[in-house]
Amino acid sequence: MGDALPRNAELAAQFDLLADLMELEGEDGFRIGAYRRAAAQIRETPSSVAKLALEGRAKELQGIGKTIEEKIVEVTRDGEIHALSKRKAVVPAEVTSFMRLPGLGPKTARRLWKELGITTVEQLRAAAEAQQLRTLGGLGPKSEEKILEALAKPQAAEGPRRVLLGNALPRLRATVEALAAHPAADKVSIAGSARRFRETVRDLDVIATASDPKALLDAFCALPWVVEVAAHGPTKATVVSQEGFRFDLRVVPPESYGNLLQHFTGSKAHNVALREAAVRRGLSVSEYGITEVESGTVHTFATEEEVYAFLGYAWIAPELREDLGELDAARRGELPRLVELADLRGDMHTHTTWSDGKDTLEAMVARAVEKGYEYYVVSDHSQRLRDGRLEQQDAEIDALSGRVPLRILKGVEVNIRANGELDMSDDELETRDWVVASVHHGFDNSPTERVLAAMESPYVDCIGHLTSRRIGKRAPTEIDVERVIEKALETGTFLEINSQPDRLDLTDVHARAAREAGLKLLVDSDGHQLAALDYVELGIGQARRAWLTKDDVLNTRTWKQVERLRKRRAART
Ligand code: DGT
Ligand code: CA
Ligand code: CA
Ligand code: ZN
Repeated sequence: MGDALPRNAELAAQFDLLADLMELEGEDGFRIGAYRRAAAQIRETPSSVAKLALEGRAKELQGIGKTIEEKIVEVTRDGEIHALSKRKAVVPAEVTSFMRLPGLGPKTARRLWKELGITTVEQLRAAAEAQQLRTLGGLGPKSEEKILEALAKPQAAEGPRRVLLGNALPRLRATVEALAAHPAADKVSIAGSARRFRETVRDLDVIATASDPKALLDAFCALPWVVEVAAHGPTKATVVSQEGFRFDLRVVPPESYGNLLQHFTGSKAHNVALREAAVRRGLSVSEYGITEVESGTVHTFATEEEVYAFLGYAWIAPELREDLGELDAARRGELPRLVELADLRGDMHTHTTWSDGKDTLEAMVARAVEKGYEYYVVSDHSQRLRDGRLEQQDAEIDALSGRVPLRILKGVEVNIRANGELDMSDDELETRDWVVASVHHGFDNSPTERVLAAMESPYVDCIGHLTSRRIGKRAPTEIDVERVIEKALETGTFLEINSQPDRLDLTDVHARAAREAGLKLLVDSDGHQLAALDYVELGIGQARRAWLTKDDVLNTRTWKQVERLRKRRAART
């Protein structure tokens, strides 16, 4: 694996940093966007982009032109994009880290640097403590507080890099499939945080049983997408994939497969609680078996069900294993019957090329049919449906409707303006079968009041991606989720779990609070391209982490049932 070519993750990080530094230096314009799009494309490309660039073929990728390809070649030759090296020499290194603090983007980082002369994290802390940041327009006491809080956390700027589960899952599945197909393999399973469907994962854990562990571990280290073998022993190995994902494989004896799968699925908190409860009953639980402390008898189990049953619990779905009440519920036989992917009957938030989607209405609907949906809401962005385009889209939907075995619903995703108004007239909203209202700008500008106001509209059926967070990029707004849930119940508005890998918004915690308050939620893809319709798998994972049952998810119902449950509009009753 002596492949010296830079990995896609490294290339993408350089383009993102270049874009950030340009913004920090006060530039704007299309090049910044182009670099960010290139970074995203590079990250998503399954093969080595550096290799493609050297062959002159990176240009064939969407969003990558000649200039960007040349920059990739610079990285392969000199280790860094030349423009990036130049800019790094100008911007103080620590100023770059300001951008990663909550509420601070490149623009504010620039002003701290240029207007207040702050160039180090220490100076930033001192200025926040001395309440000097509020002298900058746009920053207030709250920002100072947030910055101090973030700086107080260890690893504020650097932290171990977690990756989005949605980005890593395809590669994880391919790995499991390749291992399962190996002649030496017996059982192969995902474990760890990925099996629990956490939104981000530090590394990807796989456990297996094998007739020949060494052969399986060797095959694992030689998978085509492996670029680095970090560790390789007789029972486990750690490798890094082309995208920079870290994989752990453990090959374990078949007789204790259940014990090991249970152990390596975690979470650590769940395991600790499980062990403590066992100790009180004279049992010692380890990854290899359960020991009766008094007699020393060891029990090993081939399945997880047997492990939990021996300890007096019903089997607990991995998504619930966070020590948040699941052990008590499992002991009492009161675990919820969790919603499943197959329960979804429709997707109620999707896009097409009529707004910023990448695939056509017809193609998206065809994929929805393949997915077995009964209904499908087309909800393009309102600002792209002005000047007669809404009616044109409706005509296209009407023409398509007769030809597909699925009900296409005419929806819209309407913006919630800074003053809480919607950016589409009531007359137009009235023509919609389903209305999603979302905040898309001015995120920190009274988000609670704006969303509450939108829910008062008789036409708004659902609020999209409530907190506007982008995992790893934008912190959630300080929206009062409790008040929003109350208002949702009061007005008959629904909330969604948006399944985009970097949104997953509502979070598991918020979704669970909504369920406990009695609110039904939707699991939507917010898909902007064909493959993105599959993201509902992540949303369902999040729903399960929130203890949601089929009944708690609105779009497990038929469209008729949905119609009966949603709010009444004067024109529709
Ligand atoms: P991650 O990788 O940070 O996204 O999260 P996990 O949960 O995959 O954590 P990881 O990869 O460090 O370990 C996999 C599982 O192994 C973890 O979920 C539970 C188990 N485990 C790891 N460390 C400990 C520990 O110190 N005590 C116990 N009881 N279990 C542990
Ligand atoms: Ca892990
Ligand atoms: Ca691990
Ligand atoms: Zn959307």
